[in-house]
Amino acid sequence: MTMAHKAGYVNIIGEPNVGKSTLLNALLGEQLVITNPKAQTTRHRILGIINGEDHQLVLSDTPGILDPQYRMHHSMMKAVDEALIDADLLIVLVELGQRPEKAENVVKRAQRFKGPMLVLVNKVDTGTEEVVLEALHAWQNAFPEAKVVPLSALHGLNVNELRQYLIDHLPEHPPYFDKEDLSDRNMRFFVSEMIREKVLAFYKQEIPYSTEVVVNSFEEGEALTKIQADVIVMRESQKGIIIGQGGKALRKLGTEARIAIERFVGTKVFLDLRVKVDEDWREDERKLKRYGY
Ligand SMILES: Nc1nc2c(ncn2[C@@H]2O[C@H](COP(=O)(O)OP(=O)(O)OP(=O)(O)O)[C@@H](O)[C@H]2O)c(=O)[nH]1
Ligand SMILES: [Mg+2]
Repeated sequence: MTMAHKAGYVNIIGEPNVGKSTLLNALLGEQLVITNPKAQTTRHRILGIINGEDHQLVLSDTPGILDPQYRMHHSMMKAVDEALIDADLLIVLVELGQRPEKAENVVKRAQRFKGPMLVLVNKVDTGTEEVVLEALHAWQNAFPEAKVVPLSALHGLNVNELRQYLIDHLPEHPPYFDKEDLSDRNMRFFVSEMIREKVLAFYKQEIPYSTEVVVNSFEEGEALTKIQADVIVMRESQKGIIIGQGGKALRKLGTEARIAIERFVGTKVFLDLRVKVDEDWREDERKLKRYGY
């Protein structure tokens, strides 16, 4: 007797900074995608895959939903809309304090989705029980058909229960990916993201939003991984800020990124970081395409 295999897509959408990437990592049980207190951390749709003998749960992280201000934003919103097309189940992630009537961007998109939906109210660790109950009520009213559940992705509240629920509700289907795969993205992508995470952490104002990171070479050895990557900014003045006085800022960026990458790849890393200007890359269709948008 053979057991039927279950597989499906569970896609997470929501406004910027509500904890989508934190939730993906919590469900996977590892730090796959980058998270940050600044909004607009995630720029792509990124899959995280949970494999079991008889199931494959394909989770999608997506960029936060916003009103596009430049071309890169349009590509980010395309990534969100694609996640609405292939979802077997849609997770609408909101945070405590958010109200349906003030979250038009996400509510409108979610209302277009016809399949089963979970509305998860995240960050319930930040409020009283009364505030949480009020929020659950408001979201249940906005989405009468959806299952509405409180959550703390950061502190693990309801995360194991959610993972089990998602696996239990997968449709019968053969696996979509190799059962060894953990993501649709390769090592180079995650390395570039780890460098970008440090840019988000160490630089202020426009800099993180003007920066792209490209890994040009990635040579994995037994004991040492050699990486050359470019930190790309939009203007000469931004290049100066990234480098800092006497190169101090860039050295810190390089060191901190290297340490994070070493943890990820499991070998010592030699990281050669160069800063380049690519004039207004964020606004240029051709350049965006080259950078994977
Ligand atoms: N207190 C609390 N903070 C959380 C929780 N989940 C996420 N956060 C924090 O919220 C911030 C944003 O988290 P992310 O996971 O980067 O949010 P995101 O929705 O992926 O953001 P974008 O990619 O920018 O759209 C980070 O500082 C997280 O640590 C939670 O359950 N409780
Ligand atoms: Mg994110």
